[in-house]
Amino acid sequence: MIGRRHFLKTGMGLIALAGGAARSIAAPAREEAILPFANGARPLVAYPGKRPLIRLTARPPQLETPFEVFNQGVLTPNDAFFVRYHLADIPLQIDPKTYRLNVGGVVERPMAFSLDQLKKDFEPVEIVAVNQCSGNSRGFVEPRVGGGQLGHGAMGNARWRGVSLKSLLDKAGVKAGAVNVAFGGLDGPVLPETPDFTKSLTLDHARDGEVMLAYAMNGDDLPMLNGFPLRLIVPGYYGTYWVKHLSDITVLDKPLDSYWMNVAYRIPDNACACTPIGKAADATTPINRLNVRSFITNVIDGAHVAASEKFALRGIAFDGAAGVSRVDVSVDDGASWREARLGDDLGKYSFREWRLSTSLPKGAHVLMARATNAKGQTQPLEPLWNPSGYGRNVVERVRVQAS
Ligand SMILES: Nc1nc2c(c(=O)[nH]1)N[C@H]1C(S)=C(S)[C@@H](COP(=O)(O)O)O[C@H]1N2
Ligand SMILES: [Mo]
Repeated sequence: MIGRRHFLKTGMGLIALAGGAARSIAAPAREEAILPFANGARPLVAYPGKRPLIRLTARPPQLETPFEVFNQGVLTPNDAFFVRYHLADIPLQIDPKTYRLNVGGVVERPMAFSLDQLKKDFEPVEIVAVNQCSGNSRGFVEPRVGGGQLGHGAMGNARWRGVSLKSLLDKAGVKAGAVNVAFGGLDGPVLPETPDFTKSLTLDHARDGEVMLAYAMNGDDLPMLNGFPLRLIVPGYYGTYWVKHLSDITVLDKPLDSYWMNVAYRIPDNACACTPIGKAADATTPINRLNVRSFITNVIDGAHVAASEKFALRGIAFDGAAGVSRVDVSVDDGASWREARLGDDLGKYSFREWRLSTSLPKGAHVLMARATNAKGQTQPLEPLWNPSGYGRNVVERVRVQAS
């Protein structure tokens, strides 16, 4: 990476934060990352199956991917993929031999599938898709909002392999009158008052042929922390729907009554999904498709670059609806824009790489990338605000010094 500042700091003092071996599944923190906003110091901690990641919380584990990983390839390695849980009673071990996926509710034939049956009795399907948390980049929201103060690392792109949800529902036989499908996983709350993490999709969405249950990620088993042995993949939708350690699929004849659908993860129900700063929304709707986004990945904010030397600016872009059709880049704070060259197309739900060759005269510069999808949707130049800090997709500004 060009001009990457020295973000990693050795700090033995942080070991105390990780707790003793008996109380923690994580290796002690030895380094820290500094995210570029207030209170942005985070320990880098290695959990089972993971390289050191930026830890937001320990219980439950919430880990974000160091940003330089997004400059190293368009697929996010399993050991670098971010981790998000809501409830602290998470499974640390699941026996793939005794694990079962239960399918029930308004169906002709309630069923329980073993992992082997899912792998053998169904034609495998594959898709490359971005999983991004609704609150990714929330730490940059101004004025600040409550919730995990995340940098840009609560996203990742992987090749998922598994079973089409439509074919599974067809096998169970959805009965007339069904309208919704609910999903639950093996993690649970520590206190009985805490609502269990359950999500739902409309029946039409669940049967669109794209929603799937993944047992493999980038050619390997899912890491435990990313939902081993099976998780829901909802291409184009925010990560909150991608239920991990999936154990129960319930077809319903009415909408699901769940805190995680009806109270949390809702956005203003208007065209911008935004409100005036400090104002609650009049009406809300469940968060849904990923907003169009793009990032410059090989030059970071605050970097120094060599003046008047030609180099390739590089980055990634994605959206949740139609696929990225163009990326425009400005190296003069938005005064002029040039179209970047797009890299390989791994499918409309994948990160898409882009490149643009440029050079910068001596002085201070602001670099920006702005993606547009095949529907013509693009990124706002000024940030939109909402009370939960969901769906940030403003054109990010990268300030560099050429000398
Ligand atoms: N079982 C379970 N699945 C879950 C969650 C959870 O708390 N429990 N969190 C969801 C949210 S909000 C996100 S952003 C993604 C994160 O996926 P990851 O941890 O594999 O990166 O998982 C989703 N699936
Ligand atoms: Mo999330």
